[in-house]
Amino acid sequence: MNSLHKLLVGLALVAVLGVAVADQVMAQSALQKVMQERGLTEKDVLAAAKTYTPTGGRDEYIVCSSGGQSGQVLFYGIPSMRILKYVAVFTPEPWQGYGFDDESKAVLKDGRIRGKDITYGDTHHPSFSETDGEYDGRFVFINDKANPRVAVIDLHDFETKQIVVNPFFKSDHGGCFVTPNTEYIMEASQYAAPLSEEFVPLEEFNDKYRGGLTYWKFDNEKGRIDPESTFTFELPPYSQDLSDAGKGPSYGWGFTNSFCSERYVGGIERGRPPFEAGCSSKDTDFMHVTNWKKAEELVKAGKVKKVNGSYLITMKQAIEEKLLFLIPEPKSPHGVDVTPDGKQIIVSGKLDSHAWVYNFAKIMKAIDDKNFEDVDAYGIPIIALDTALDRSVNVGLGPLHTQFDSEPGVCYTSIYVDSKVTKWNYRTGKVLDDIPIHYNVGHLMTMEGDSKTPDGKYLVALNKLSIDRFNPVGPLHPQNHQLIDISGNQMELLYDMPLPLGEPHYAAAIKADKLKPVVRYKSGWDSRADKRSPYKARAGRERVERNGNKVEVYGTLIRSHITPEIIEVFEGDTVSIHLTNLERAQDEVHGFAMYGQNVQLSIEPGKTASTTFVAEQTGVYPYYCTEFCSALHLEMQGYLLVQPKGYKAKGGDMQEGVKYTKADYETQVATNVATQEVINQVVGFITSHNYTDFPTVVALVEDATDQLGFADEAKAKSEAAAAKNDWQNAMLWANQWWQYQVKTADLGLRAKTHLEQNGAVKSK
Ligand code: K7E
Ligand code: CUA
Repeated sequence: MNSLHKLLVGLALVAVLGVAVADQVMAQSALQKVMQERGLTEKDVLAAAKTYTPTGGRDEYIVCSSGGQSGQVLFYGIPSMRILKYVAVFTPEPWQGYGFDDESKAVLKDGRIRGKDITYGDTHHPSFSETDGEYDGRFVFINDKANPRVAVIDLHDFETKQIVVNPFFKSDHGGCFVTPNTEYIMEASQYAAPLSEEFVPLEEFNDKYRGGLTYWKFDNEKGRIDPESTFTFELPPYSQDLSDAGKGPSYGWGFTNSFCSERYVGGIERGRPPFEAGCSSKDTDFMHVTNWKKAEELVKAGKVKKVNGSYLITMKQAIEEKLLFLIPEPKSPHGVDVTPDGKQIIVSGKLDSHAWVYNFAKIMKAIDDKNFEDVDAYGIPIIALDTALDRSVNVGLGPLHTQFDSEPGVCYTSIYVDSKVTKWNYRTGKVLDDIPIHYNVGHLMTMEGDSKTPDGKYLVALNKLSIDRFNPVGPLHPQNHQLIDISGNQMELLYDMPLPLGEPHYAAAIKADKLKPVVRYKSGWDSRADKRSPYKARAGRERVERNGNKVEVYGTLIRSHITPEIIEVFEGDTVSIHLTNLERAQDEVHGFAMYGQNVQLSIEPGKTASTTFVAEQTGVYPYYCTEFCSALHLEMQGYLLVQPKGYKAKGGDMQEGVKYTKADYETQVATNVATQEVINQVVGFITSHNYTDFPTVVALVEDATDQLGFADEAKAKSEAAAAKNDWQNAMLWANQWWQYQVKTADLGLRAKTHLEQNGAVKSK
């Protein structure tokens, strides 16, 4: 082993294990043993040290990635690459109750297309909300390419709140991209189609098929898209592809590239060459330049007409008002990215080997000077390529998307055909570095790379294939996200992460400390509508209301019981069960699953969720909590009894398996008194320390106090029964009293351990 090697291993040791120097020799040999056994190089160990996150550790960045045809998005941490959450968006997801509770069904219902439920999506481009060109951590938006829709996810609870359907398109792709203050969310169509729902023969493609670009108005106060103030540009039937919003000097403008400006329609059935031949025959396609700021003024001034209930700026109007221009761009482009300073725009042609750098000031000058080389078939002015271009740079075969570094001028372009990432400088045209990728990179992403001040540091390559990277799991492989360190001059591959989901197209990474999600809802909260639920129930106020054949159950959940525990209805009744989680403690989620009714709710602390179904068939339907919430979670259960119409109870007592005596009661009470002793000791320890300085402990104490309150209620009931010599109920309530004591003691001990381990001091 040479001395450099030794030094590296030593450094890696300190980094990985954080050992004191005295232990270093022993740990060093242990590390070497592991490295040898697992065949790791020192480079591997360094990569591990840069990504490994010990238990309890947090990540510096949080990624929101599209989940492709899963219709979801997912969140993971960087540098650990640990997946934190899938968030259901266009697709039902039982573990979140999404598409199962009435509240989220209402969100999905707004995403119906022509009256039809669409239960999946093809998500492509997530976009964080921005304030002054910086990610603000409030919302994330995602598009559905297959069914042109846009969804709003609120980052205060990571739930999908709204889905809107594009009023004109039959597919989309160039979304979601936000303007610098989230004034608008851009969504461009992909495959040209009539803007109405009518049938139009393909022979009328050039005249009646259209593309488009929608600027969805976002109401930043309400946190919802406002379809009423949204407007769409009618565009030629080119296949609009990606978009990006201008910023800084280009604020107020948007850029959308396209392919198939040949307007070729395939049809091998009709003896025609296929789409792919006719759609890539010309040397250039068009970038669309749109002025949304001026368009907004026209809309506000009442100068834009509504079609199908939504503002549509026709090509004629856009040309007259000078809102829309075209610029040639390289063959079959697939990315348009505005530089952080907003001065330049980078477009790559996937059948070309160049990235092309456009200059916004030159574009503006050409517009001001009316310096156009031509108009297209629809009369839209075309700015000559060399008028608008700063340079084109040979970055490799099949360049797609570009992301930006913290260092001014430095950017990274994904190179699809060559399977690599090229680092280059768009200001000088110099290529700086490249790194091979396994295999076929699509999008790539740097930290806060779409903001006006990217952080650099890391880059993730979102790869299309994973082939031999992971243990095989059948012909359908996972996706592969590769983490690359870009903090030095040369890019270093750190980590391969298999993603067991649909194909993620794009992702965005935000600084983790910008996210401040809540740990509980306000009590009785309808999280999807973001308001107090009319179906909220409070402890002791649970009830069942019948109105004709409609039965409404107002119930609650708390460790470890569901109220009500018995629900009696008749066949044919429409049953609505509304459940409020009474817990205030962090992570005390209860689920609610029922036999044979397709019911599965997820009810987080404070939330009220509902399920409605018709009890069509008589029978016995057990229900239970699906989250292992406490030691008596398995006992968190109940029965829905669907009785025949006109059924009358026959009377008689419920048959209990065990009869209790006075002695049983007294034994239980003795146990309870002893348990109370333990609780008192723990309480004594906690209150004699500075526990209020520890928020985790404060939360535990709050929860424990709640539980102890319930214990007191059960104790009173047990004593009341004992006073009547009702030993059966006295014993059962004494046991319930003890259950609450156990929960209290458990919480108290967790609090005590936390204080001991975190250096709490005696306050007296
Ligand atoms: Cu390149 Cu939809 Cu942005 Cu796939 S897209 S890669
Ligand atoms: Cu609640 Cu298990």
